[in-house]
Amino acid sequence: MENILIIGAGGQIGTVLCQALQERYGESRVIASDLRVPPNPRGIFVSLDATQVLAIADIVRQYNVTQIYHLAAVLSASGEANPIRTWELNMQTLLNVLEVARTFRISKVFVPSSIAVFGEDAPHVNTPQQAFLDPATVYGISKVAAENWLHYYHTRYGLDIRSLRYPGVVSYQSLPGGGTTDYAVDIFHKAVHGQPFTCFLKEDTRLPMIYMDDAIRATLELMEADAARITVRTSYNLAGLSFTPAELTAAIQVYYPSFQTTYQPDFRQQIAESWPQSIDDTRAAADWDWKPAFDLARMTGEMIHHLSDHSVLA
Ligand code: AKB
Repeated sequence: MENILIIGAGGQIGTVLCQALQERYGESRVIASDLRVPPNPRGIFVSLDATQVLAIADIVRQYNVTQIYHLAAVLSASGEANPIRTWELNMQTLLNVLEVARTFRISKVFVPSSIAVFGEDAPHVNTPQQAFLDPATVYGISKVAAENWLHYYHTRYGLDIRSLRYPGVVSYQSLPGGGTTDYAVDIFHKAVHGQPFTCFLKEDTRLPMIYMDDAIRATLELMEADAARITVRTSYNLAGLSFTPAELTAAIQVYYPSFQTTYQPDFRQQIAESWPQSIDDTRAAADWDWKPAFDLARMTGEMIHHLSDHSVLA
């Protein structure tokens, strides 16, 4: 029987992943944790500061944890406000999780990486699995280092650690915070409330994104794949779809014809320009049969279905 600890369960991906794992394994088998416990949590939710290694160890011992999903991190845009603090937080929490996993012989660990590992010198279109990694943000630097630590703990200690380079995740269930791809969620909240949207990226900035359903399915499929099929022990490239703010605006206008986006690029434009426009994920397809299901039209329809009062869908 698995007992699964999620660190960062209150975040954009953690919130949805927690529900998916509860549905699969049962509420009593999933221990959600974050710095703050939400007002009415479903299932077990504990307060955890992942910078404290003994606090993680206590929870692992108390709940007989067998798997850990470590999702807590400071993201690309907010990380730039305090680079040293971002590095310290992202690395300290990662090393704490890896050391606890090694000590307690945790059977499987998931640590996400990001398209932010890529920088200027990687091909920007169909960015391959193996590309030069020279990230422009401290978040990206911490994820490159994290990928190397995952590889090290796997080869040196035999830990079964798995990882995905998430693109920007688009979700209706939870809000992102501090990322460069966050606009792709914020825009829907404006559209369904009949408000115009001001985008912090230029209209033609193409970025790799993924709908939350696909992101969760990819995570579970990777974690459930036979270990013998996992040939990438740093982190797998993962593709969903790619679009620009102008293309997303046009897709939303199918439902809200008068919806308008204006463009006021800020420092996040430079981050976005350092990232891929699209991702080659053939390795994920070959190793554990990854195939995304959501294109722009389907994702937009789902987002509006879930966020709106449904009158535009009639
Ligand atoms: C961000 O924008 O920082 C994240 C990411 C792509 O990792 N959404």
